[in-house]
Amino acid sequence: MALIFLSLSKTSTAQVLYSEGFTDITVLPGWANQNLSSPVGSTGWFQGNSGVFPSQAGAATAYIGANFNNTTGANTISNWLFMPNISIKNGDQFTFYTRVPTGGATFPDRLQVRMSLNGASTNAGATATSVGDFTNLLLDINPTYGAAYPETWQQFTVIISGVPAPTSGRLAFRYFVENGGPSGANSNYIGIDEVVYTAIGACSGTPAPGATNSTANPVCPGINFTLSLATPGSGVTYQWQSSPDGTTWTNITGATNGTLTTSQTVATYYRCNVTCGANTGTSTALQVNMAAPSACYCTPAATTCTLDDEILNVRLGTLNNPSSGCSGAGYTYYSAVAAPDVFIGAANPMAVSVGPGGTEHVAVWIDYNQNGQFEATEFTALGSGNGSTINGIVAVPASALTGTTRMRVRVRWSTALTGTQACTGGFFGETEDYNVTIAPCVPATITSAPTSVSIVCGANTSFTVAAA
Ligand SMILES: [Ca+2]
Ligand SMILES: [Ca+2]
Ligand SMILES: [Ca+2]
Repeated sequence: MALIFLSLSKTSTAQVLYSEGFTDITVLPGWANQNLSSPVGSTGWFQGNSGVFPSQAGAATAYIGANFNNTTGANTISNWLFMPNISIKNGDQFTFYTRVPTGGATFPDRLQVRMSLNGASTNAGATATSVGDFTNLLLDINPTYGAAYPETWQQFTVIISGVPAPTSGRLAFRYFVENGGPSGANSNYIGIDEVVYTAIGACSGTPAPGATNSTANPVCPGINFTLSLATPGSGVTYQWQSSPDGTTWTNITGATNGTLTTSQTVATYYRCNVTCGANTGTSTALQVNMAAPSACYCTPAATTCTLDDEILNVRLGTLNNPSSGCSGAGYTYYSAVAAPDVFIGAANPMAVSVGPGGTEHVAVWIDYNQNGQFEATEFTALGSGNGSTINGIVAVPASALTGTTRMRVRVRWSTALTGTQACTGGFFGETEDYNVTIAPCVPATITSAPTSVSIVCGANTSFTVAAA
């Protein structure tokens, strides 16, 4: 293989060990593949289909692909693509592009990058769940089968760590999708293009990493974002730090790569110490702020609501909203409907009318802590019915914050929703969001005594009650 030398910066040298654009996937010197899906389907790795989408670079078909037919029925896909045997070491850079078709979240895909340090081995075990020598997971794209797999070509970068001395091994792509296949809920079609492995030489001088960048700012609580450096350098080591105030800094345990994927629940400053030998340079601190809760509520994955598995009316305090019919994806936020008061520490009666689609289970979440997330602790199972009105109680905990926040009402056919299912989809049902105002429960006091304390037959009495 021809070795190409290039210079990444004044302080280091770099050497491309392999670079592949997939002009013809039948000619991949040093590469190997094995489909361990169970059972094996009608396809393996194939030349890119420009009718699905064109390549990232080169001729329109110049990429490598895999799809749901890697297995049959509804089974686990585990299709391996092993890259050439090379010498691997800390700081080396591995980059590639990947994508799925537009609308890919309907049948989510997943891709792993794994590493073996066992020479030329292509041993990935013998089953769909085995990994053999490829125990080191370097990257996992869309492991929760959400919408995290990019629908346009996106470059991913892996910086090798944990390999202090040069070691013979391989990297591998693993198209790994549980519940995949033509009848599975997951797996569609992925493409991979422009794969480059660059060995990085030694650094010198004092690193100057420059700005700290974030993929999102402000961010939502608990949602991952990735920090990176304007000038990450090469042949250097990294230690990320965080701070509540930009003054007092603490090392983040394990955050020793050139990028850091993390999440937070309060605004936090970040910076990175970049070290070359005895010299350390520090990136410019970045404060990552919290987004308003209203910008953070998840849009549920699509549900089917056209077969009477729908919400027809929602009643809670002064809220009484007729809502028959539903939008295409089964989700509507009634933002213009006036928010009713619901009271802390009180049993708030609620009534939800459902369509006659069968047994319909009604679930309610209220964002009591106003963090933009519907959590299991904020969940009420209201009950179930069929073409009827379901009455239940929403007990607002004493810990709820006062003020206006979001309520989510969901109906699901046949199966009850659980507290962690405020954002799930793929079932028959509907979701409606409303604003509600959490109000303190103010005890009433009797301000005048009954006018007649000794009531006789046929006589009325009266008294007055006022909130304090
Ligand atoms: Ca290409
Ligand atoms: Ca509705
Ligand atoms: Ca919450």
